[in-house]
Formats: sequence, structure tokens, C-alpha cells
Amino acid sequence: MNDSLTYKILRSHLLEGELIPGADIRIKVDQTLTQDTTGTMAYLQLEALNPEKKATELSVAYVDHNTLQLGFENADDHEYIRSVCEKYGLIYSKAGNGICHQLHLEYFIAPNKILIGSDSHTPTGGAMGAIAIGSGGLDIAIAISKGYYYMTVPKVMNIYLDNALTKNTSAKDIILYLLKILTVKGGVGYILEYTGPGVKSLTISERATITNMGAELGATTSIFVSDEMTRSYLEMQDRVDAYIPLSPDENPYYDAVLKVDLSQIEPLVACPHSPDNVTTVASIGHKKVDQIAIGSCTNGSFEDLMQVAQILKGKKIHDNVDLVISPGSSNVLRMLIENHGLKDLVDAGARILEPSCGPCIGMGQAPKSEGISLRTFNRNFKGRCGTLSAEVYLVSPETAAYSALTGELSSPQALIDIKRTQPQNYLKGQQFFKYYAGDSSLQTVKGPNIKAFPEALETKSKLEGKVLLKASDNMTTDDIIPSNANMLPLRSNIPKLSEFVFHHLDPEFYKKARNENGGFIVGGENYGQGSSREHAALVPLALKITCVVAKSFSRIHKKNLINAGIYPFQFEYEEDYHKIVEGENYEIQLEEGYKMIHLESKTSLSILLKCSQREKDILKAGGALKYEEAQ
Ligand code: MIC
Ligand code: SF4
Repeated sequence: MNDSLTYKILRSHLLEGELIPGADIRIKVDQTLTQDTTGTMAYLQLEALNPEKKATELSVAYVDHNTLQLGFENADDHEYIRSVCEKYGLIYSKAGNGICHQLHLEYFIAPNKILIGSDSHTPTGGAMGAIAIGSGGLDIAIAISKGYYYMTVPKVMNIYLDNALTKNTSAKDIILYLLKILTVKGGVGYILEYTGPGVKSLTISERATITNMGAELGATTSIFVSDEMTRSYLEMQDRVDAYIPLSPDENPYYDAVLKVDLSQIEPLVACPHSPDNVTTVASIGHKKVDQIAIGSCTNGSFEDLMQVAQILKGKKIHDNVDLVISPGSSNVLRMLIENHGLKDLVDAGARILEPSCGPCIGMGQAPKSEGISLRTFNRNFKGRCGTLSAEVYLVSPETAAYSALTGELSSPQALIDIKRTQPQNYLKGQQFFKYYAGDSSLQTVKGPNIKAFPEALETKSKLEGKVLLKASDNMTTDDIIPSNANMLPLRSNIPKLSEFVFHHLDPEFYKKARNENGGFIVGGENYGQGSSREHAALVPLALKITCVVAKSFSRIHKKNLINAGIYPFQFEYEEDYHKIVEGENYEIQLEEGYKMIHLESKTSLSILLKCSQREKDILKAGGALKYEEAQ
């Protein structure tokens, strides 16, 4: 059978197992990345594994999320991460350099590489013909120490792009279109491989917008072919040596094919509170907006911000609109300065933030009560912006910029055609990077807010407990452990962070869990979608939650639960979900043929542990760290 591009790269990195969908394989990892909010836990676990030196060719630790320094906590985290880099020979990217995914695209990712990152938008790197996968922190620690990663072989869906985009529609509209068709569950179990004549017209920044938001489809990752566009991007970055042309074999096998006619795509918008709640901008009618936020790892590139600058040039934004712009990287900011785009933005009335995640993760710029916020970001989950009553709409940079002028959600197709600006040369500064050689004799630096990660629970032959919460479908990791400027500084302090678990759904959850000395969680479909934050498993672990029983799980969260030693059971019959009563006591026997028994009535229902043998062994060992330490 002829290989897809995905299988070609996986095959060239295969260390163990067979490339058959659903099989467990071990692959060689070339590169890793972490960011600060998931990095501290990853590095505490790396210290527990304590390798003599790193096993990857390149590992980068970015500081981009927790850049607001209201107290000592975030600054202490930065210093801890820096000291880990110095000890283990990693590359450190200081605060102010920009967002990990934008920077990794600019400096490090290359065709045919395998990258694992502790952030769900790591697949951004797929724009460059690489396999880039988001994962939990412990998987990154293992990859840095041992150079490999275990994964379940995904199926491959070919997204065949035909024709080209029309006036003022852009890559964001393509991915919103796919979200409309496939929904937030449509990519689960798949790698999305983009081919077809439409690919040629898309720049690397545009491809990166698409691969970035493949995370919202639930896909393992997304990948583009490596072609002339890839070569010229690498050339502009002074990295042309890293270029390798890559495409699938002729007539490759795909598990599914979706054809998209780019010429039919209109400006689209994802309405509150899910990235797949998509409709056309034109169909919304008059919708006044209060805030517009442009940037993030989805649309913070130089090209995107120049589109905005061109639309705003010589004009003034609407009086009722607060416009904030966060460039994706320090290079993007410098190029905006050189091209005078920054002047156009400021003259029009935009507020410029430092290159970082910023408002995307609720680090400032929370909208006013019941505010309407248009954002070029990738997630609009309720409360993620920092204001529970606000409504967030996701749009392209072109739609955001034009709406900033009109004061209401407006289709940029009313404007003349704006051509994308590509620089001749990308400016690449090194002032924010530190390249460490590694020195195993060094001690890492831990401030008082950095607490040890929670110990795995004692292994038992049966689990007993109360169902402490019964969640609905598509529960996100933002629902499990929310993030905002107040909670993010606690990412290194699991005991304290555990007080915020399910905060928006049931602020008393942690008290119940503590009173009951643990218990069970029941979930609907796609439980744990969204962010890769390992904390959504570590915090329940700290509260002695022993299992989650759900209709189905998102890939990263399921892996994080297993790594933490928490059993991810699935209902054999989905309708049994309705039979579970929150607040009642159950028992689960930990032998094959698993049953969940209602302790009062003694009625039982069948549940499944859909895991590989290795994963079952990890659960038996009490989590991946204990398992790895014993290897
Ligand atoms: C996100 O966009 O939700 C984050 C913040 O980048 C997360 C990581 C985290 O929670 O720290 C992600 O996408 O994995
Ligand atoms: Fe940062 Fe937002 Fe991208 Fe997450 S989605 S990495 S918070 S910019």
C-alpha cells in the first residue's frame, strides 16, 4: 500500500510496533518544546527521571503564557525553567520573545521532523511538513530523557484543497469551515493531511493557522506537504539547509478524504462558546462589538498583522471599540516596526501588548461584563477570556480589522482586495534565547510557590467512591481546571490549584472531594477536549480521584489521566451514562470484564478500559513516572 506523507514520516521514526491504525507504537522524537504553564510540571518530572543529558537533538523551553508578574510566582517559575535548561542543556526562550508555536516555526521546526510539545497547539509545526504532536508534560520529560514517545497509530484523513481563496478570505476561514463540517470531535483519532492544488497558494503562515487549529478538531495533528513555499520560507529564515521536499507516495491510502473548494469559502465566525459553532459573518446581521483582540499562536504572524495594518492604515477605529494587538513574536514586532505597520496600527487607535499569549489565556484584557469580544484566537470556551458573562466570537484578522473600523461584526469582503505582505527576509533576533550546553552538577532554582507534583495513589484491587460530578458532553480542560491571571500563577502549586477544580461548574467540588477522601468523575463525549494541561489530571489526582468514567475521551487528556495513574473507563453502552447518579456510591473491580456496581442497589453496568497493554501496566504501576522509573 502506498504511504501517506504522515505514514512516511512515522515509518522513518518507528522504533517499535507496527503502523496499523489503533496499534501502539514507539517513535523517535527529534525535538521537544514546552511553555511555562505546563513546563514547570514537565521539568519537575524531568528532574525525577534525572537523565545524564538530553536524548533529543533539540529541546526548547519557552516562557510565553505567564508573563504578567503580579507577584513573585511567575518570575520564580521563569527562573526555575531557566535553571533546568542550564542543567540539562536545553534552549531557553525568555519572556518577551513571543509565543512558543510562532517561534518554533521561525527558528526550529523543519520538514520530516517529529516534535512533541506540552501544549495542544504544537501541531502548528505541521505547516512545515513535520509531525508535531501536543502532549502532557510527563511525556515531554520522557522524550527529553529517553528520546522516544508512545502513541496510538492514528488514521489519516486527506483534506484535498481545490482552487484558491477569494477576496479577503483567509486561512482562518478555511479552518473555521472545517470546524463547521467536522465539529470539535471530527478529527479525533486522525492526522489531517493537506494536499491538492489549493495548497500551493497558501503561505507557511497561512498553513500554520490551519494546522494550529486542527487541535480544535480534536485531531492528533495536521500536516502539509513540504514544497516550494516551504523552501522559500526556510530561505527567508536563513535555514534553507533544513529544506527537504516531501509529499505522499503516488495514490496513497487514506482512511477518509474530504474535498474543499477554497473558492466557495466566505468569511466565517465561530459564535460563543465553541470553536465549531460556526456560521457566515454575513448571516449575523448587526452585532455591535466592545473589544477586538488580534494575535495568538493562530493569527499573530507578520503577514496577519500586516493585513490588519493595511486595513487600518489612515483610518481610526470606532469609538466604542477597544482594540488590542499581541504580536506572535519579537521578530514579528520588529518587522512591523521596519515596515511602518506598527505606526498604522497605533495611529488607528490600537493598544499594543507584548509578544505573548496574553488575552488568549485570560492573562489580562478580560472584556467588560456581558461584553462582546471578537478575537482572532482559537478558543472561545465560556469564561476563558476572564469574564464569565462575556461572549467571544472567533474570526480572521481581516474580519477583526474591518469590524474595528465599523464597530460591528462586518465582512471584509466589502473592502478592496488586500494582498498579503511577505517580507524578503524574516528578521531573526537571538537576544531572547539562551543556548545552554548542560551541566549535570548544577542545582535547579525553586521559589516557594513551586511544590512537588502529587504522588501517585496506592494501587488497589478495586476502586470505591462517590460520583462527585457528572459532566455533560465536550467538557474542556478549561472546565476541569480553569485558567486566568489569578489561577495561572498556581500552575506549579498543585495543592493550592486543586481548590479551583471545576470552579465554574461547582466551586465546592474540591471540598466534597476532600471530605469524601476522593471519588469518581463521570463524563460525556469527548471528555477533556482542548488544552493539553496535565493539571486537569494532576489536580484530580491530588484530590484522590481514582477514575473517570466517560462516553469518550480526548486523546491528550486520556493519556494524561493514564500517566497520572487515574483510570479512564468508557461506558460499553453510551446510554448507561444516564443510569449513573451524582452523589451516589459505586465500586469498580479492577479485573478484565470491568463492571461499575451501584453499591446500594447492587445493579451493575459494563465499562471498558480501552488502553494498550502498556497503558494498563502504567495504571497498575500507579502512573507513568513510577512505570518509567522501574524500566
Ligand atoms: C491553551 O491554549 O489552552 C494553553 C494555555 O496554551 C494550553 C496549555 C495550558 O493550559 O497551559 C494548551 O493549549 O495546551
Ligand atoms: Fe498561547 Fe493561546 Fe496559543 Fe494557547 S492558544 S499557546 S494560550 S496563544
